[in-house]
Amino acid sequence: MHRLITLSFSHYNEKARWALDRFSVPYDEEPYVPLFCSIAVAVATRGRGGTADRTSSRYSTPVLLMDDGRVLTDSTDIMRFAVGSDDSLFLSEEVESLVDHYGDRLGPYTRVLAYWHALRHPGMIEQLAEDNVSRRQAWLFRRLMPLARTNLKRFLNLTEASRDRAMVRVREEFDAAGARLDQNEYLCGDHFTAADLTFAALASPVLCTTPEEGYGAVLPSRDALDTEGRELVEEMRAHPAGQFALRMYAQERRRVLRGG
Ligand SMILES: N[C@@H](CCC(=O)N[C@@H](CS)C(=O)NCC(=O)O)C(=O)O
Repeated sequence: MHRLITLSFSHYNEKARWALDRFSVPYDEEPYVPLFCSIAVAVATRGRGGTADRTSSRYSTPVLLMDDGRVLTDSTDIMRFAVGSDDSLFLSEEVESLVDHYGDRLGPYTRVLAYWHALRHPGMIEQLAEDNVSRRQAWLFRRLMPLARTNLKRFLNLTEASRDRAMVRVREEFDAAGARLDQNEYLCGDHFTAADLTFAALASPVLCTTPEEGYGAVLPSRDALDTEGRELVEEMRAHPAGQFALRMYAQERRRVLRGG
């Protein structure tokens, strides 16, 4: 069985899970919280990790450890593997470049906004750990959080200026996706593609997409957010591109429920 090492609530990880679930690729998910996920990747890849890029380190998740020994360390590579010879998700160069574009231009900024809000609320990130990983790991994370908080803020460069910049970028991406959707039912025409999957997954942190709506992990509950956080989520959910992302979840995200 393939093993998928995840930062459980992360949107890039959700993109990989969605693709694997959609194409019925069996895998065991090993869900982690921040910091622990990088250690898990370092251990699983014997220190090698993957390739760092503009948005992540060598030890970023998701990582798929395949049962034949191969290791995939990028969500788009995992999506391509899941798709296999079925090319229905990658129909054109336009789809491929949109997948890359959202990976570079949407995912990093929805992540900044999500952490900005999660770390402002006392106890919220610890609650996320409790909702998504084993009790033991959540317990340890809670103990380490007072130290980890500052590192996480520095690693993600969480400042008011970066929050404002992220807000501008996310609105730009939502508006641009909305303009595409004026012409078509999906981002690249009249079929569901990898661009739609990527947009919907990477938009999730600002939509607080729930497991009931199809998200493959637990994000903060909207009720737990303060006014600024709630206004952000309401704005993004009401936006045509936000509505579209939620519709993609309703129509296209087949969850695989695993026992145990
Ligand atoms: N390009 C990567 C980005 C993945 C990424 O940024 N993962 C984050 C979670 S949102 C992570 O694991 N960060 C920890 C790290 O980079 O050390 C992909 O699409 O797989």
